[in-house]
Amino acid sequence: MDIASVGALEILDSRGTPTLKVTVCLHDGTKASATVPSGASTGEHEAVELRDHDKNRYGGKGVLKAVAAVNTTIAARLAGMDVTRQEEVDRVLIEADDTPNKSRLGANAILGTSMAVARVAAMARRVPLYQYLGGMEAVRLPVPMMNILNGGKHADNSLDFQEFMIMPVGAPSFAEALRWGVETFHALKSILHARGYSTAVGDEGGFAPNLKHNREAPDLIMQAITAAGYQPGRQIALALDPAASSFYRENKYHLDKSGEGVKTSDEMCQLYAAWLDQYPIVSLEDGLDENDWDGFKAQTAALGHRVQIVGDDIYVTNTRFIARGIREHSTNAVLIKLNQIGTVTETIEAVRMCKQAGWKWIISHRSGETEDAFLADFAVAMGGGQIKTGSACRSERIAKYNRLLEIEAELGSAAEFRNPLAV
Ligand code: 2PG
Ligand code: MG
Repeated sequence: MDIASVGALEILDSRGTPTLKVTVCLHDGTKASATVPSGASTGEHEAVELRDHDKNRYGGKGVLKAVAAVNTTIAARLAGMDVTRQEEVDRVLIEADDTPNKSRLGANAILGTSMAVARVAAMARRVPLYQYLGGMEAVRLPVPMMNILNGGKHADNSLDFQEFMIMPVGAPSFAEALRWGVETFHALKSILHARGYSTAVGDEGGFAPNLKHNREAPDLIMQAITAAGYQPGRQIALALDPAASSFYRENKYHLDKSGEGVKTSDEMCQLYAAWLDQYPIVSLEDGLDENDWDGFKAQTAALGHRVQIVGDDIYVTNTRFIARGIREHSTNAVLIKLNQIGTVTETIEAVRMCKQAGWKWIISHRSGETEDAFLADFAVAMGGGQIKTGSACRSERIAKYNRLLEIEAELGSAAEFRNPLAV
């Protein structure tokens, strides 16, 4: 199971921005590829996505340098290594880069390789990827957090908050959860259309209408859930990712897109508390800025018993920051993104840290994605019961849902599905 070659190609992601496809071949001819996602509302401390900055190509966003890093340095280092030794391969990649944030070879070059190595190893072992990474106990399907209304940096509209999600927590299986979510998405489309709102979609496939104010988003979603025939809360709950770093400056939260004014950290907390009183919100991600550690701590003390408080930009899937969060009780859950940290092994370590702390974790896509469904297998492998992978349209989102349907069918009666937030 030795690596014969590693090669990369510059391809495009769902926003038409270049990314990498890395292919790993073994000596026996087995080969597999993986592609790399890319964020828009990125955390300050994320591992570095290496771009060419050559203004003559793709506005500077080409990734030929990262491709070259795979084809030269990485290929040379990995040649002859046993592909099933993921941790060792990832360590060699980290050492070859030798920077704290993977800025020399690029986290995109490193992650594409790390994912392709895992995938080809699973193929060589003749087991599905979720089982290769998660073992025989990897039988739990995640509840989808479906981002059906987009705002913030993901859409050119009047909403300050980036993601308004639905979670079909009361469904009996993944397939049913997906159906409930999709039916709600279609009901929302009809409601928006009837009110004269645009039904064009944002980066993650959620609708991106110019609503009159932020609250209109959950109001319309509640109506859509009911119109689709489901009970808000008991069957389908709400989740939010305001991605507050994107509207934070000079120690204040600026709700500029909606024109709802400027707020302090405390006032944001009060706003969320009022929303929790009015809507069946079960998860709140990045309600505050990534450097507002005191704010997060206060928010978790005030609301953590009522709702899952998720840290995304504040932790960037980095165990150094997650450890601080656990020490300081900053949140009670972590958003997990492979490309924020840059290798499969380090991502698994982040999940392990959450498990040990008794925290929850959510496996997440990026707003720039490809048709690669690695994330679906990864979510089942990591357990935890939650995945964030977009709305009910756009093939780069649907690819993950379709793969989860396949995994559930393959597991048959061994498949598990339950509400991860039930007490
Ligand atoms: C987020 C993500 C994914 P982006 O903030 O959670 O939904 O967005 O990939 O743009 O960082
Ligand atoms: Mg987020």
